[in-house]
Amino acid sequence: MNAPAEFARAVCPHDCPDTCAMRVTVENGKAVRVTGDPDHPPTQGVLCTKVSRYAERVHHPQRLTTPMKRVGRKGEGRFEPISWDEAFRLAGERLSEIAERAPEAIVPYSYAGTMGLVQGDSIAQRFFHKLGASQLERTICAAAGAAGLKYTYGASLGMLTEFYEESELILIWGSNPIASNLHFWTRAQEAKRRGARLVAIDPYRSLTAEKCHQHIALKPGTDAALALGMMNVLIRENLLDREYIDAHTLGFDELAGRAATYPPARAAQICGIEEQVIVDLALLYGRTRKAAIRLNYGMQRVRGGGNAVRAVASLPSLTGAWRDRAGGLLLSSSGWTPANSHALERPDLIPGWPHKQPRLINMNAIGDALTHPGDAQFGPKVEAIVVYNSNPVAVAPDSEKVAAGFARDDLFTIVLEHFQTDTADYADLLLPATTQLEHLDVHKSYGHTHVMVNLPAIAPVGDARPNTEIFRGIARAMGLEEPALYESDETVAAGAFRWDDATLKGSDWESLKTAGWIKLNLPDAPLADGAFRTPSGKCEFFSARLAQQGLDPLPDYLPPYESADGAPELAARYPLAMISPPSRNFLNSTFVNVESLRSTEGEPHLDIHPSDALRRDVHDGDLVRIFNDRGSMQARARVTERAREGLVVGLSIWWKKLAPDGRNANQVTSQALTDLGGSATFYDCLVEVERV
Ligand SMILES: Nc1nc2c(c(=O)[nH]1)N[C@H]1C(S)=C(S)[C@@H](COP(=O)(O)OP(=O)(O)OC[C@H]3O[C@@H](n4cnc5c(=O)[nH]c(N)nc54)[C@H](O)[C@@H]3O)O[C@H]1N2
Ligand SMILES: Nc1nc2c(c(=O)[nH]1)N[C@H]1C(S)=C(S)[C@@H](COP(=O)(O)OP(=O)(O)OC[C@H]3O[C@@H](n4cnc5c(=O)[nH]c(N)nc54)[C@H](O)[C@@H]3O)O[C@H]1N2
Ligand code: SF4
Ligand SMILES: [Mo]
Repeated sequence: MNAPAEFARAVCPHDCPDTCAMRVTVENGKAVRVTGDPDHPPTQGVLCTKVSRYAERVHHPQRLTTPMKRVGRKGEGRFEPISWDEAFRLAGERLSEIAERAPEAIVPYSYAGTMGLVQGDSIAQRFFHKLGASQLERTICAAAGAAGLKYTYGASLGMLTEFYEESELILIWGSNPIASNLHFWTRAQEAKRRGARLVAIDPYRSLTAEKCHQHIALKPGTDAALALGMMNVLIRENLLDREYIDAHTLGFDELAGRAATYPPARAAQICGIEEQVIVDLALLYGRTRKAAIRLNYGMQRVRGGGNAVRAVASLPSLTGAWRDRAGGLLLSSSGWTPANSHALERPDLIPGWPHKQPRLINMNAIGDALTHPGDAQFGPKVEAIVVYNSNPVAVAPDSEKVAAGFARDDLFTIVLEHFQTDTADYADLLLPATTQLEHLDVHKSYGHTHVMVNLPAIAPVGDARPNTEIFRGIARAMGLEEPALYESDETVAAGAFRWDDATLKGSDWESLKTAGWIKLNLPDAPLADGAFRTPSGKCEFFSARLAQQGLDPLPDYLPPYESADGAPELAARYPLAMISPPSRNFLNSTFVNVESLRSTEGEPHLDIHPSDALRRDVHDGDLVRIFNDRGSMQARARVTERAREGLVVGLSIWWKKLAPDGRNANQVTSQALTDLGGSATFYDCLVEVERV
């Protein structure tokens, strides 16, 4: 007989702007179903397809349930079970030995497998800070955009997502919300029903682009030129809000000077689109009162990503679109949340802090870092890497180098995981971590403005432990005495937010636990009266901070590293631009091993324009090889006009070992970094394609 069903409250942990509230049905100690919480306004009772399968993932027969140590060769993926005591002893011995000699030879590697502040950014960071280990620059996704916003608005601020449904025009820019921001798409559809016009700006006819009224298929990496061309028209036609500009912005004259160098004809030539398209878009944008932009990260994964965000982010301040709650721009709302990162991460535990900072390793260059012999400039050779909340062998660029680094026999690798991923295959110690349904956490969101709590719904599966508990265990085995390393998850969670901030007035940890979520107190149109967080308090078209660093103080178009403009010789050898944005049924590389979702995606595909296919004698359904100097992968060709001419699209991110040729798109992507923020340049990548 089944025990009576009960609901537990949880939060979707994934790297997605929607941060949904979930209800978990538990029967006999097992999670049998997760559904969207109908009471949580941003979630509206709906989860995406992949997270609807979360219970399948949690109780998957291949969940890691016991600590293991490697018995085979690196990468072979052969392990034998050991006890937690043994695992902590082995980890502690090796890390202590390295830490005494060269703490910076230890490198943490993590990203947003969970967005939870407790299982993501707390005990683990404290642990590495205490050791004086290298610090990881967590830049694989959004750093160019974050820097663009910081230099323009002062922080990751934007309009509130709920008011897009009142907008009259929505530019969906570098964003594919049907796949990656579903609850925004619901708002956009509501706006459409009320008469709004939706325009997609995307080199690829994505699931979203095909459902908009208009799709502007520009060349990848040319968004800054489009925005500057629009400004040129807005200024020429005087579609400006002079009062807003005078009161709340800095550097209008200088920006106008820059925009003057981008007449629409020039911008159109750079973007590979018609001049009239830019003129019409600018006129429509400038003449619509409730004009909103949903900017997203797809447009900043190129050399000029930071400048492109600065250029686009300047538009609503020129037209004063911020004055209406249904106008403005949203890239990330995370800056509204008063998270207490100092309390969570405790940088003051770093030996010699604040005068001494351990070496920084940019996670996008992990391939170079792991294969570096060490020298005076780089510092010590990397001897140990501890991976949690991430799957770098699948997701990091220039994967041949990354895999070569992880394959080093003299590298000590610890991986905390739910599953035996591509990265886990290289572990010396593979440690089973709990999922969101098994541990406590708190969340902020980068797509809405609620803070949320996730309470454990079920006991840990097998012998899995929360990340926090695993790091405490290693710290204990190393004899570390710092009390901050042993704080309970609940104490960490309670300190995660600055409760005295005006946006959280009247709430505290206990009330969050009871309510499940708290909506931040913010005005409906939070930037209507300026209140930017830059040094000047204004929207900084002109950034003195950039000038001080010897950088261009104004936004500009920077040609992609890998493009006919940026590297003509390379473009002659590798004429096709490749992008590899997320597929709908995976979340980065998460869920690729959930059979029901993988079978929906089928196999790795490459979308290629008919004229590019014809030139290569490639037919729909052919197996093709995609290659450049960094590596190659195979995929099944889909000959389609979804990809503009000169562009190929391979939706990602496949587990290598679940792809027919054991490879994925990161075989060809590069470690080069963006102009601002040191972000990854996954969509700045030239390749050639041939039939296998
Ligand atoms: N289903 C699903 N949802 C996800 C994810 C997932 O893997 N799967 N990943 C999550 C994560 S980590 C993130 S960061 C977000 C990513 O989601 P988004 O922020 O939306 O970014 P991308 O999906 O990378 O790209 C969005 C669109 O930008 C387009 N694009 C590529 N290059 C350019 C360009 O140069 N200019 C312009 N204008 N457009 C360009 C792509 O073709 C794509 O359709 O989604 C999150 N949500
Ligand atoms: N070619 C290409 N590459 C890309 C991108 C692209 O568009 N194209 N997108 C990039 C972007 S935007 C991002 S954000 C990165 C994402 O890269 P990652 O952050 O590495 O994301 P995932 O691939 O989802 O891997 C997260 C892993 O964390 C594990 N995990 C989840 N929760 C926990 C937990 O509580 N504890 C532990 N120990 N583990 C946990 C999951 O099982 C999963 O294997 O990939 C980047 N790589
Ligand atoms: S991945 Fe995004 S849309 Fe899907 S359940 Fe999680 S937060 Fe919601
Ligand atoms: Mo991301």
